[in-house]
Amino acid sequence: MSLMTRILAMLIAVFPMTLVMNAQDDEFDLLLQRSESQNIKSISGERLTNRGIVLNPVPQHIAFMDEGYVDISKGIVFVDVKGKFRADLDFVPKVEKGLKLIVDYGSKAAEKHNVEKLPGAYVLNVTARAIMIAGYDEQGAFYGIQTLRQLVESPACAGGKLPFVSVSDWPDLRYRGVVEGFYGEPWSHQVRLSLIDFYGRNKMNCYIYGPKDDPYHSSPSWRFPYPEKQASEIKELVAACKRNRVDFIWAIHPGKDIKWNEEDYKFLLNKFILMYYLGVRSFALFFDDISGEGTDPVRQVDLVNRLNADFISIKKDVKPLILCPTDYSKLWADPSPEGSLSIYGRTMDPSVKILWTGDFVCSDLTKETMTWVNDRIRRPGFYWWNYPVTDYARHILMQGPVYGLDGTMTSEDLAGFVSNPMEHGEASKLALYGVADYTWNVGAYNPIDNWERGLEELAPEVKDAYRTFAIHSCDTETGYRRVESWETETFTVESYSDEKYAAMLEEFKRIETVPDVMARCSNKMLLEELRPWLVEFGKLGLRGRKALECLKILREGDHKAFWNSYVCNLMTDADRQAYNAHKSGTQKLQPFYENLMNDMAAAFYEELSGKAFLRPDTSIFMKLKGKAEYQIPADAERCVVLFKSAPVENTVVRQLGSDGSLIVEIVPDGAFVSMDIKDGAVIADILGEADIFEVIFTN
Ligand code: LOG
Repeated sequence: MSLMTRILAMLIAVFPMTLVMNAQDDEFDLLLQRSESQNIKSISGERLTNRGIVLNPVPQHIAFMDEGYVDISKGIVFVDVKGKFRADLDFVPKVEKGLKLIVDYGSKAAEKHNVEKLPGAYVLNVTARAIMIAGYDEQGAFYGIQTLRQLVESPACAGGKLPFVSVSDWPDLRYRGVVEGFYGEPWSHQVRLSLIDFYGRNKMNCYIYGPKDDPYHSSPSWRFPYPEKQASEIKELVAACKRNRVDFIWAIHPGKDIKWNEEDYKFLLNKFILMYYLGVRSFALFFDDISGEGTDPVRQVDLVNRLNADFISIKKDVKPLILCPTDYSKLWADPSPEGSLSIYGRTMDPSVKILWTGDFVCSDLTKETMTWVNDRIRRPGFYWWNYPVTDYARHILMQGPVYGLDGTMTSEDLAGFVSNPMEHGEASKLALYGVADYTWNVGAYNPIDNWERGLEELAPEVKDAYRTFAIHSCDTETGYRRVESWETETFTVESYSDEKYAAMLEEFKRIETVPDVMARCSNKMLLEELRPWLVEFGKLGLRGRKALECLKILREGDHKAFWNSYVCNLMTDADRQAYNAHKSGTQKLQPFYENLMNDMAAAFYEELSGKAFLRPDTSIFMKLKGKAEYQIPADAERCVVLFKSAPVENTVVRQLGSDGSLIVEIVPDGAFVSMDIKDGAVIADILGEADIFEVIFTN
């Protein structure tokens, strides 16, 4: 059964036929692929003080010696034993005489300083005599320098006062990083460069380049060389990765139209060689989201093994291949020994790393899912975490904490871990700050503390405003569900209390100020990405505050004032359209607004009419053009006309006698008209053009 047929079979069980039939044969409907479980798990962790020392990822061991400190404000004497780190020490002045910083790596240095025997491990000692960084390897020493940089930049070390400290540190997972693997606008060159620096500083070491909408990565142009400009940009990315000790892994996605013949094999090999000339030394093959010929696991294995023999093993400086299977999620992976994962397990060169997204496309990382896949592929899988990607929910920004990742994972379970971010690269850094922390020090990972530190790291000048935005911008509504607004306690008209009211009012007021405050953020690229969401967020703050003000007026009993302010606070179609394109607060804030507005309309209606308001969502609403006429009930004493918008122009409300004679005529001065029924009046009518919400007769 082809992948598409399998997915269709699965979907038909879940979705109405019409939806499924709309899916193009060669196009994947990402929304239809989402069948994640919809339960929202809570976040663990708590905010820590960290003694004013902000290190990310959190080191495995850190010990502060005693009360003393060294002063490096005047600079240090840099002893770069292997001569590799000149360019990496841009955060402290270098001088000829004074305190020494010695940076070394390799077996001798590592042994002498008790460095853990793992790639990326290092020891950093700050003493009165010297600062020593010893790495297991070059990467390790580079990471020691990153830790020193973060120490120097920590609030507790302001003025260049470094505490005596001893750090012994190593990564729990061998490969940690990012896969640019989403659908949508690929990242700009500038954003990629900024992200690569971010990976280095946060000790991530791999960047898989595989944007679905880069035609030279996928069909139709995977066979052909990049145009000159893109080629030179890729060279720059490779160089930036080198500076940051990050593997640049170039991925190809040929499966949509690959023919299993010599010609296409040559095209593929040739493309790898072209990429090699651009400096690429690590490659991946993606067979995700395809149907037809390309999904054949036996052919895939033949291709990979042949590439290994013809290219990878010949070029001594190329790293082992990484493969994304067609069965990348348990959701549709064939579990049987004939399934593609088991075929990979039995026949694919053991050096090849195999990506896996877990039980769903977007899923929590569990021991169970890794055991399940590892048993079949016969090697530790490489986790592809579909977070914070939003290509299936482009109206959302995911700014919440990184959580849902098992705290006992080791490199026996996982060959590595990459996160697939949003097409908004700067706005993805908050999540990547967490990914870097988790993958380095799995057991100590504290989601809330990481998130709090991340907000401050990314927008130090406006951290409170960014936090207010982020805490209400986490959930996807229908995809990978995340806790949102967890500090907010909403209420209904029934569960009202003065305290709850005051807290919500304060929150909405704070939200209203966020767009203006955020404008002071010095990270302009971040601000650019957030801008449309910030605009909508500000409007949500305003309408939330206004809804609360309406509630106050309603409770005070001023009908006219209430209804006039109520209608001004309804969302127009244009408001809704704008909000739907850039949503925040979907889990608590907007529902609070909607519910409160509906509840108030219902309460108000009941108060006026003495009758239950049956359909708050579909309130009687009429577009008047010309004339609307109502029979006045015999026992009616009053008539209230509620318009749905204000001001109401060129409209009159009248009472007429049985012979059609005019008894009363009122020109509305707002959205609320209340009139006593006069003797002899049998008809009430409204002339003009207006939206009428309700006409209520009472006695
Ligand atoms: C794609 C990926 C996309 C992601 C989230 C994998 C392996 N492939 O369902 O390109 O960004 O889901 O929508 C995917 O995850 N397919």
